[in-house]
Amino acid sequence: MATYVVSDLHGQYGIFRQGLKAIDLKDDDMLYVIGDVIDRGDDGIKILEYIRRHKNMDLLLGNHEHMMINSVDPDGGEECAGIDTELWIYLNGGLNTYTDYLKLTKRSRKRLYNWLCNRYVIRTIEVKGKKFCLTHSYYNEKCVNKRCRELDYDTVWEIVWLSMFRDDPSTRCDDVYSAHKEYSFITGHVPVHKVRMTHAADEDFTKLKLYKHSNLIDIDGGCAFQGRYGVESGALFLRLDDMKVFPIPIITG
Ligand SMILES: [Mn+2]
Repeated sequence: MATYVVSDLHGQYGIFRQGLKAIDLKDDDMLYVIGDVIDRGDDGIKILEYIRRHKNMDLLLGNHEHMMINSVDPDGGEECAGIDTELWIYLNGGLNTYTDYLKLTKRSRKRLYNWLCNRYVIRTIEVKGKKFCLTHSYYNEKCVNKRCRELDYDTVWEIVWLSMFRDDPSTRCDDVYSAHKEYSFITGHVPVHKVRMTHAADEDFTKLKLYKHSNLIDIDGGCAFQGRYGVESGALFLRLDDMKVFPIPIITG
């Protein structure tokens, strides 16, 4: 069996399915999707439901799923009045997702909500004797192998929002990875193009490729860009067994 990771699909269902085809995911393989499946693009709910239905896939929480959980009604009702509603719907592209979410039955919405609350925030796994720590962004020992519902709002918020690569001072943090050299960290959250442009200015930032620095690997291929801004964006599927990358670019025009 092989272990794969991908992150930040942001509603790009076609790219997700192309990636599954490219890696030829088998029943006894495992694919970890490291957050931000929803928003920006159109088909976030479709991807969530696809992952939920497959035993060889799991989702770790991203800040977008965290905003959704803290916006919608826990009982599956249509109201959207949680503490993150404004942030999600108006500032982070959640409207597409919410519109599709409303097309589900009340029962399906409640099931999806409960499933999201049950996802891991950070997971540590071992592949071929090598230790990996999968997290949407930040690290905190007390969140390791904990599910969202086991942790309070602020604790999860830090994991899914804070990054040493963010410009915004409210979500900017120091390097948390170098103090934990026992792991190779796999993160998403900030597109590799942006990290490369601002933190490694000598590289060609327009290309769709991993960003590696010491024991950190960023796999956010920038699906959030939806093929815009003149950079090669898309998804970066990575096989942890041999670190083979499967780039799936969004082709526009
Ligand atoms: Mn994110």
